Amino acid sequence: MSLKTDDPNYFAHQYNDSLRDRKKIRILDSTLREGEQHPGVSFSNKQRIQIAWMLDSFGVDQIEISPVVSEDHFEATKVIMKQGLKADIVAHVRAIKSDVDRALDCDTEWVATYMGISDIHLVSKLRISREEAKIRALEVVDYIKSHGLKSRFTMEDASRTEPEFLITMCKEMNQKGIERISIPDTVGIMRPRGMYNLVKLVYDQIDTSKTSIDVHCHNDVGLALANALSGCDAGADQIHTTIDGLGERTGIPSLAETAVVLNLIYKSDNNFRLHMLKDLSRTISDYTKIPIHESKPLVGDSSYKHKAGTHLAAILRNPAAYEIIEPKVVGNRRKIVFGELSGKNGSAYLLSLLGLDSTKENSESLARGLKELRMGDILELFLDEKLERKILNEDYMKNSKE
Ligand code: AKG
Repeated sequence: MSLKTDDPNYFAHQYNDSLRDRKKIRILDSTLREGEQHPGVSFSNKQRIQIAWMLDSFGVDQIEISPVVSEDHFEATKVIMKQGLKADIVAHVRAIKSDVDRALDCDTEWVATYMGISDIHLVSKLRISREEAKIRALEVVDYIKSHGLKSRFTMEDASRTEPEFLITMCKEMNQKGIERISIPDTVGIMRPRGMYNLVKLVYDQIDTSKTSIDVHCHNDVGLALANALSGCDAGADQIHTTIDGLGERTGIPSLAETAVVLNLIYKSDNNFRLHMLKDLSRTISDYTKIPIHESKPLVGDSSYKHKAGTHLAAILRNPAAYEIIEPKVVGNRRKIVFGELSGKNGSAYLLSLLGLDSTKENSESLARGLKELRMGDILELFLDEKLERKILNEDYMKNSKE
């Protein structure tokens, strides 16, 4: 029996509307800014420069760094600016002139200023009124524009800001001709439909030929990427990510998950070097000493491990039965796990690997033995392509009908 379509994901793509309203969704990576806000994370300048190079060759559109948090960050920003990278380097600073001056000293072309505009931020953090906030924000943007820089204004805590005030601020920024507005869900309180409504509200009120929208979604309850994608469905065209989703508290969408969703599910027109994803993760994990969680999508060690006997039977014939994208595409590797769940298919395969006779009797007897051992997993093996091809030609497949 043969497959009805060449693409096993075909019907899923129909539900996802993957090819409808296709547009490019960009990525700003903030590993060097938001990522360094993750508890325990602080890169050296050499590491910051290397990360910037890696992100650039991966293909992100913008790389964000804050030149104001320390003398080291200031130096790193200056050096990164001189590397001639393709990605825009965005200096992230508070919406105050002295911070913008610091960005100017680094020769940045892009400045992103942020200001908490929800009442709780105005009252508890900035201790200014809405009117004062508006005046301060507009003065800073005028200042940035007077220096000929491109800029983004972040409406920090947008999801908890009174909608009328949010719109007033966005319209003012739009009239100033600011290149981008960021709509963050700073505390991760939105659900996808809420994020859609929030971004749509802004999108419908501004002239989007002048100003584009970024989404910056926090992962406090695990909805960050879903919310960011929903924001893009409503008109945003840039998602903020970090490698492995690092960031304040529980962070923001991970670069790997975002890039693969855009490439595979949204069919967005990016030129990401997806095969670098595992290496990017490994590099960051080496630098931060934070292990990559084994079940982290795409880059974790378990992302391509197959264990249940029924899964193994299918995987050995066609890995697409349980994989939406091949491991090598994201720089990862496929593994087979043997143990009490292997069943006769997994056992037959294990016998073949060991060079033993994988008859029905032998396979059933090994399967029973593994179950009786009650030891859970006993062995993990990489299933590389060469081995796979060799094994698929052997008796095992002939004996196995399941
Ligand atoms: C947040 O609101 O959580 C931020 O980190 C700022 C986001 C931004 O500048 O877009």
